[in-house]
Amino acid sequence: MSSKNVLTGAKTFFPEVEVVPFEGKDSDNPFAFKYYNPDQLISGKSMADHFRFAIAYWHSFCGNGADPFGMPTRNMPWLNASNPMDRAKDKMDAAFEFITKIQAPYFCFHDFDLIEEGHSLVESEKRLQFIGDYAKEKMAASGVKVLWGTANLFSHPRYMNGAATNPDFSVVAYAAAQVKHALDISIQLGAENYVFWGGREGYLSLLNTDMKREVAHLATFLHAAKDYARSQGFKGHFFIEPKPAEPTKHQYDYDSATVIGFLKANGLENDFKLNIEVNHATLALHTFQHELTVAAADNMIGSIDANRGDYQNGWDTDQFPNNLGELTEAMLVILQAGGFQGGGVNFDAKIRRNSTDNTDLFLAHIGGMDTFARALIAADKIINKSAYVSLRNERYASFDSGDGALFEKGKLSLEDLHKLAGSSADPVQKSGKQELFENILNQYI
Ligand code: XUL
Ligand code: CO
Repeated sequence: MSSKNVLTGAKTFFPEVEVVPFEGKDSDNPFAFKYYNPDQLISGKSMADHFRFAIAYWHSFCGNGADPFGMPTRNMPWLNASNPMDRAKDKMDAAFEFITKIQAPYFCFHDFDLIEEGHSLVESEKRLQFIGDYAKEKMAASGVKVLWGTANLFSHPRYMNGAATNPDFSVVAYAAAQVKHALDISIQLGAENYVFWGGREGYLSLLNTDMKREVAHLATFLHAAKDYARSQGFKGHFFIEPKPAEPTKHQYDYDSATVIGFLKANGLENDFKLNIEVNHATLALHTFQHELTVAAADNMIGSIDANRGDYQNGWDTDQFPNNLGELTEAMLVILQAGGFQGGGVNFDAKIRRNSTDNTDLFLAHIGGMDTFARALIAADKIINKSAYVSLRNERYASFDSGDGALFEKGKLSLEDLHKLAGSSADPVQKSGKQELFENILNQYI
């Protein structure tokens, strides 16, 4: 049940927890940050600015703990009202109470996380306008902002064969109308970015699929969405969020490399960057740091969806991040790439089905934010205090001058290289020093 704050009389959904303070690593208060200190400067930039933490509306305020084998487990008093408008307002009150108490500057949403979808496009648009107006008030009062908005083009049965890649044009047009509304509300709320995650943009069977045509439709659809948003004054980034599969057998936005190739092939690379999710990387049999590194090479690390998978289970478990070693490797890539291109760290993660106290939502985010903070501190030291960067650069030193530099500039032909090799001594064996690199990482975490 919701209750009232005894001092202010305002309705509260999380009465047990106040604003989460930073208390430092010796604190034993479970509802305090041990490492995330928003104002602490790391290489001249506050932790708050490094991360731009965002709360995922769907997992935190919509997900009810149900799984394919069982009913909801979660106590969600913000969903008790009898009509969708009141439910949406209560849910938003709960969301803003949580977001401000956890000290996250941003949130991310799908259109129908904010309010339930109506029975027609017109009704849905009216509902979105209604909750959009309420969101504006809540944002102005709290200072909380939107990191990115998106449209849910995967839950409704109409999208069972895809949205932008559906073989039926009428569904493609419906999806476009939904994206228009989602863009409108995102722009209205000052969203800094807009995401496309193509959950059903893929196939279940190749036998009934014209892949070439579907992928071409996806590109055309994205161009139309981008052109509309720009015409409405949207200046932010568009992000594609790669994922290899689930719910489709194969998703067209498979991984970073596939998406970057697709963007470049279709003239979308100047408006789009990537939103890279940890558990999607591991489902593609890559590491998160691999996906980040591929994106960094093209200046495409737009934003990240923070979570983790499970080493034994091959599905998207969306658990909260807690692996310091892996996250430090990821932060090394992000810091060396100069941080995020427009985005931040969105917790696309959910508490476990049997984590049924509403305070568990705080514990989960505190753990995630603290792990990121520790990873940032460690990665910053590795870059600035250890031999890490120079050791890696040394491996490539032979390209810094002389013939190696000429090769990098494309100035040496195959015949030139043949001649050089013939007139030099055989290459001397050089260690890759992997264990030394691993030891340096370990020393700083
Ligand atoms: C699904 C997923 C989505 C996107 C937004 O795996 O990650 O929640 O982040 O649609
Ligand atoms: Co995600």
